[in-house]
Amino acid sequence: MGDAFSLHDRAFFTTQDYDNDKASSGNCAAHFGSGWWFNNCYHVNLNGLYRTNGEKADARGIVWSEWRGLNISLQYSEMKIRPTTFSVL
Ligand SMILES: [Ca+2]
Repeated sequence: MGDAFSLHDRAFFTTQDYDNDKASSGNCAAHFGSGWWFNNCYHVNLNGLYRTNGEKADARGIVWSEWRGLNISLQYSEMKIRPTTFSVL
């Protein structure tokens, strides 16, 4: 799949009304229609717009660029978090 998240490491969450991304010429959330931990702007956007036609989409969809490319929207995404103290026995 490829590591698409390293670009977003330690990025602040950006929304259309709070531009915290590193794109100096605009707001990634406003451009792509979703809130996300944008950098300048993204390699992965699991909060992208849901595309009813599935994989025929543009870069505003649910995108994991290193896996499927910028123009293919995933059907769904699921994110899980765990404490930094978590360990596998
Ligand atoms: Ca910006």
